[in-house]
Amino acid sequence: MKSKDPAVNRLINVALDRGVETVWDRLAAQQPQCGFGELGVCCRNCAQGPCRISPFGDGPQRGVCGADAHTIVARNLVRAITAGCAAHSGHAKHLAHALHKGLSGKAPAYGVKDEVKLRALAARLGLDAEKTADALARDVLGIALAQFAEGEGPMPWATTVMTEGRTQRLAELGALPTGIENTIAEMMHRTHLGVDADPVNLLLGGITCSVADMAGSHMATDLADIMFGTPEPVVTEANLGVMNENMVNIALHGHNPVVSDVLVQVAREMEDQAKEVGAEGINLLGVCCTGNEVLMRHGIPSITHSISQELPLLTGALDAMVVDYQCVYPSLAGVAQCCGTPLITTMDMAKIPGATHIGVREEEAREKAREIVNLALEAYQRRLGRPVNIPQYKEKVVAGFSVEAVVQALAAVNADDPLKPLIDSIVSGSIQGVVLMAGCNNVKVPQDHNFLTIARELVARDVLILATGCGAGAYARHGMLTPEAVGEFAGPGLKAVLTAVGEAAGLGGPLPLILHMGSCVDNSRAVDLAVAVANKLGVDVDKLPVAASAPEFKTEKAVAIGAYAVALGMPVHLGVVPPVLGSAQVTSLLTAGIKNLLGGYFIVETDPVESARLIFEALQERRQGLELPTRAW
Ligand code: BF8
Ligand code: SF4
Repeated sequence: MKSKDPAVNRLINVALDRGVETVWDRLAAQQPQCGFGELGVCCRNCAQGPCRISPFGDGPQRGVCGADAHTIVARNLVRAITAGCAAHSGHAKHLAHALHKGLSGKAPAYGVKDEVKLRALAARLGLDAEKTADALARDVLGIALAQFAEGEGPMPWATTVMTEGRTQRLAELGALPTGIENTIAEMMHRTHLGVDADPVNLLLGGITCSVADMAGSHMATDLADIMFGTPEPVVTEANLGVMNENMVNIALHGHNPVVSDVLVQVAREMEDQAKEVGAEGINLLGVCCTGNEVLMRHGIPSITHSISQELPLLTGALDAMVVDYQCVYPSLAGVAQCCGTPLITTMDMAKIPGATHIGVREEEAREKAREIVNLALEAYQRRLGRPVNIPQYKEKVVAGFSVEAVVQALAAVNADDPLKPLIDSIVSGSIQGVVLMAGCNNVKVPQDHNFLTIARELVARDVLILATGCGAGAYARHGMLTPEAVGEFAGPGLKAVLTAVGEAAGLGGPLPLILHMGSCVDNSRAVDLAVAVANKLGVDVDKLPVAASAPEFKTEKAVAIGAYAVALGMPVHLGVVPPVLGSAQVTSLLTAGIKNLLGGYFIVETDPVESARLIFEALQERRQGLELPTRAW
């Protein structure tokens, strides 16, 4: 089984019939994958290598320089965290530059859209709020850009979003970053040949870098909300059936809303041009996290996620796939060529051979967006009369649960103290705990299988689930982001709470079974919710019955997120084994030793039912610690 999604399976068969290679074929062609790489004991950090350590003790136990398995595994893991941090914070910096150009009049597509969010952020950063929005935004940007360089002390973008206790704990461990890019640089330095060889010290460096990743991710969320609006509940649809043969179908893929949000505005202005070429209109569609960004803010339906990103092209009904960066498979170019669909890259730093490149500079974002839509209009005209094959599967989706939206819904129950109903429910046991289901699909796992199984097991046991990234996409495509799913899957306690809040908030029924909080940088929203609850209870996050799971993770970004969730004190489940088993010392530190230092730790389990049980037990351990009523699995 390749996917749990029937629409995906339908198009995998189309690919087979047409001899189009997909990610599943390439995984098969890579078998057997390198066992040394899987264990993390391969090092290519200098030209005396590559070196590899024998996992069975029957071959070399040290690389040419003398690095052992523990050093090599730790270095490799820490480099993954560093790359993830670079990606998330690069995304944030890009937004900061766009806003900066917008405020200085150079890039009219960008400015302050959500002044309430801006003022809330300014207050969090301790800025004088008695200013115009633009002046305040300039001050915020000054602090934002300063986060990238080495500062005098810990970064405010990290310390202002954690509990005080957590800031202290990390400071004691020397794990509070003073800036994002100096931390990235330091970790690249430390993992160079002949620098840091101590696995414990390396992992602490990785934790520091993960905290920088959290700060960068948080900044990305903050700035995107200010520039494009803070999400509010929105009803839309997901899966390939949202494509419309008679419309100009444009897929938006990647991560950064800096291009896609402008495309949404421009496409709405170009409806008439679409009608002039005989289409019923323009149908924007989301893929991966760019898809999540435009879904959360504009209700743009999502078509597919992560490993199935090649397949929408095979419908023959896509008129352009527009990509920015991150998680965009280079294979798209070949499939797009095969299907006659333009693949358009938009970032000068992320080109793909075989794609059409339209570099979108912020100064001319709207003009470039028009150029892109025009290419799609031409492609639409070329495909008229050709057969299309759109799998008719789609599900309703209720999304848009920023923390602001969650608090607003809870305020309908208790206006004076919005968090109280949530906390009361956790205390009474109506809600056993809160779990963030995050991260990717990984082609090594049948798509969505772990996400679906774990969620079903947990919601039946009254666990509240938040979702982001491709995980949220999985739930969207399977109809689990709906109020209707509450009746089908939720345990009695969870059902009562979701219904009470939904009805009080005027939704005429429950909140959706799972709350979609946004893209992967928006894991920062889940952090905010956990920290707000912790602060209200006067404890740190490492005492709360909260956990995170990345049951089908693949990217370095996901490793960085998992590490910062541990740094904040959460148990973090991984459903794919990370490449660390080559060092018993590193493995035991990550799954046990680190718990004494941070309260958070990794749980590695590939069976989804057993994973759910382990996550549930972790919540129960926390409940017991708080002397709350506990429950057996
Ligand atoms: O940032 S979940 S496959 S798309 S890395 Fe990528 Fe993973 Fe999807 Fe979003 Ni997140
Ligand atoms: Fe080999 Fe050491 Fe060079 Fe790595 S850094 S490739 S272990 S010699």
